[in-house]
Amino acid sequence: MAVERTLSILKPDATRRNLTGQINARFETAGLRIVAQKRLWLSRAQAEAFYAVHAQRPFYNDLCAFMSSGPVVVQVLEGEDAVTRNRDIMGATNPANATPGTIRKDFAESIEANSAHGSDSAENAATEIAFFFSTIEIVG
Ligand code: IDP
Ligand code: MG
Repeated sequence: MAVERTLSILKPDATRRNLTGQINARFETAGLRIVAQKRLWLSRAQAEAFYAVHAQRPFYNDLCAFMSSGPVVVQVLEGEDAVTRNRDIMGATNPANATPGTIRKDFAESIEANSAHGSDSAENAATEIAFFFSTIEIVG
């Protein structure tokens, strides 16, 4: 396994309930390092651009409204097998299907307001990291 980077977003439902520290502790306990992080309030247009891959999905409009409804914390996580490891720490998209002890099982409010985003492949991680961060903002 190689050291990888992945893009993580703590979603508006997590910032609203003041859960960012608890969620970050999950990443660090599991061996992922937060090598870049900032708090943003995405515009509707920025949310639409980030989730453009989902533009044809029925939940796209609601998702973009939700993601621009409050602050988010965007971050780069680094570690062995970081993409898959982060997906495992987050759990299934729908909290009803997520394993106990995962972020989404323990914190998500719904399938939409599911507390965290994580890149789903190394290739998408590179694109998503570049969407939010310049190289000098990432300090490993
Ligand atoms: P993922 O975040 O687990 O990778 P995706 O299928 O990429 O899941 O969907 C992106 C986001 O869109 C999800 O995290 C969730 O916030 C939202 N979403 C996915 N499926 C649904 C749905 O069926 N209804 C409402 N929102 C959804
Ligand atoms: Mg996804």
